[in-house]
Amino acid sequence: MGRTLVIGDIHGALLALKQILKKANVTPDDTLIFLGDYVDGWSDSAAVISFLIALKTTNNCIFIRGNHDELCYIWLTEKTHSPDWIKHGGQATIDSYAQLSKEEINTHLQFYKNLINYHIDDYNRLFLHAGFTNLHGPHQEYFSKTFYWDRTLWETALAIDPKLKKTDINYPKRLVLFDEIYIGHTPVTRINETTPVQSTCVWNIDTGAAFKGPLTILDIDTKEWWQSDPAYQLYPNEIGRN
Ligand SMILES: [Mn+2]
Repeated sequence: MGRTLVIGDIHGALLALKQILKKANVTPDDTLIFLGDYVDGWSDSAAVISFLIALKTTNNCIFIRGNHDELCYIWLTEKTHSPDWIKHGGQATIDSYAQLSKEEINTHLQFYKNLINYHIDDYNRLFLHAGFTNLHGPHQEYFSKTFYWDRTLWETALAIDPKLKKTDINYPKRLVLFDEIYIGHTPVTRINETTPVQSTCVWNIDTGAAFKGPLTILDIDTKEWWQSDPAYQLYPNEIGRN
């Protein structure tokens, strides 16, 4: 039986991704769940997508949509982007796509289109990039952008009083629906951590590879994890997202 491994926000750091797959000894028996934000940051942004497309031929992969993946898709299809996107890693993505053929770009468009907003497994574990706000769960979410932009789920999980019980009437409803919730999106480096952070049922796997942190892969059953070198050390001549 293979394992199920979850991978945090890659942001163009293909070298970091290759490192963690090796460190975790990933074999074709393993299922890989990617939490999104494949691009924007380091120079291998387009190369990460090509790598993931190839990886799907050897492994059962679940690819979740991140906000940066949507921004990139909009740029690729509509040729429009905001100045903010350029500042937040978009330039590295634009540069990386200059090296791709039209055919390759078409395969990428298919990849972006097929990304899913969230995944729930057979053990009532939820996987998504950022969060949801509807108290009845993600299937009732009104704005799909919430799945990859929200930060309130994580802030709520972090702010919970440890004395509060799940059965208390003021316990946040969103945090009793699932046994575990795996997210990325808000780097744990913001709270001065560089390893996965668990608060209540929420596990944040974004260890800040876009900035000064490493990339992380975590076995969801054993909770064992492996990390790359800090991604900025793998791309020493780049500024990344700072
Ligand atoms: Mn994100």
